[in-house]
Amino acid sequence: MVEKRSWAEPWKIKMVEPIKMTSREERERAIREAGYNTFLLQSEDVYIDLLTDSGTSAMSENQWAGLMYGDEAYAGSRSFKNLVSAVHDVYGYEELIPTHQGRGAEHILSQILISPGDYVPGNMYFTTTRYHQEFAGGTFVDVIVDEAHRPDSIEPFKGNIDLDKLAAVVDTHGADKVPYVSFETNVNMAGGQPVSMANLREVYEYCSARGILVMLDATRALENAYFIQQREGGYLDKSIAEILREITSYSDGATVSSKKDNLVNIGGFLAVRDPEIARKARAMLVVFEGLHTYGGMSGRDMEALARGIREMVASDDHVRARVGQVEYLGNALIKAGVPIVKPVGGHGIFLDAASILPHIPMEHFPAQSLAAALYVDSGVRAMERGIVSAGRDPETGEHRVPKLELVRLTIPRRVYTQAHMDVTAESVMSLCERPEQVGGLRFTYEPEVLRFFQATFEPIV
Ligand code: PM9
Repeated sequence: MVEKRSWAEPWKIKMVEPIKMTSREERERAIREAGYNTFLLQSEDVYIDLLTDSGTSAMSENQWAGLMYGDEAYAGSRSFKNLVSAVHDVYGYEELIPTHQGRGAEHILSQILISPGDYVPGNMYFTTTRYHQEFAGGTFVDVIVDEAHRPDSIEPFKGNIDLDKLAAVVDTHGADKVPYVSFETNVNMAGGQPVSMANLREVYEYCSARGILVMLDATRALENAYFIQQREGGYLDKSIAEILREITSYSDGATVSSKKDNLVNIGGFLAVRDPEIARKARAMLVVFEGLHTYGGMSGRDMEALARGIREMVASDDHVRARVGQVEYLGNALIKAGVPIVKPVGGHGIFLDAASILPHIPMEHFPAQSLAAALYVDSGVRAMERGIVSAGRDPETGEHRVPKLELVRLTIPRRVYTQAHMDVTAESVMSLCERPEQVGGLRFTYEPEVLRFFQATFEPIV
């Protein structure tokens, strides 16, 4: 008989952080004061914080010990050396440019590789990534497979690049106008959907033959490695560490927000193979971040990060439990008939707000409205991932209307228990039973860039 064990966590809790239980009246006041934007809530007013998995992980005792061991030397820090060696051993890249977080790496990469008039194909946009590509004068072109836009499709690799779409961009504009392909692992905006190893290999071969670089957004490559292990033929017997190394072998470099897979609260990096690209990146690093041996991080941050990188692949049990918890919540919602993006992704559950609230038109922001209503119902903080996040087209000034109008329940790593997941599921289910009680919103303040962070709204009555 095959032994079947649950995904239970390979750690126990050593320290706890109290969280406040609030009344409905308190939450109604808090969301009003936050302009119906969950980014603007005070964390002390939040019960279960599923805004993001970014920088919200619980560090291990080994990482906390690493903070004391951090070398704060301005130049040549020992902690930088430890970080270089961890990135090399786990991701396989030789050249490391440390940044304060992922967007710092995206800024540098975009500035050194993109010239005005260039095109950057990618598998669905990410907010900060696309912003930096456009800021450098490039145009992002979405080349993700069509299944990514269908919440109900249970294709196992909905993050894949459609080779025909990629070839169309290259044929139309010429390979010299395509500096690199921006290839995200476990695509965030698609619902945490993975790319297959076969697709990574194919894209790399196509690009290498045409002199186009492949730059991964490897922010959630660990979770992608887990899905490859579970879903792609021939990988069940390979370790997560081996699969991760194979993923990165089909690339020329990567940007990473270390606030996710890497189990730290701040940090990120650009890593590449080509010393000439690294030289150009370091020249920018000293202008925008800091000296090349710390970039945007303190010595203690680099030490905790080096340890987090090694820890995430030390045993497959870590990622199994991490994704297992996400699947636990997702399966509870699927069982209750709640429309979510399927298959369940790696870092969160994405509620299909357009289906849950069909009476709210897109211009009244169904996902923003649902996230606000969820907070009022239970104190669970989620994030809008739809028309507000997509922003406006810089050319036309019109809303960019994405095919997915989602609310993301993002699960921090090693932070919440199964009972917290149960409470979250109960609250979502109860909202789904009375959707007509949720109304739409309109802007009272709309920032020009990355508007979802700081916009404010009011209910349409
Ligand atoms: N992601 C998230 O909550 C935090 C910012 S919310 C817009 O999902 C990818 C795939 C990300 C990401 C951040 C970044 C930027 C790059 N790529 O936040 O700058 O998911 O460290 O990373 C967030 P930083």
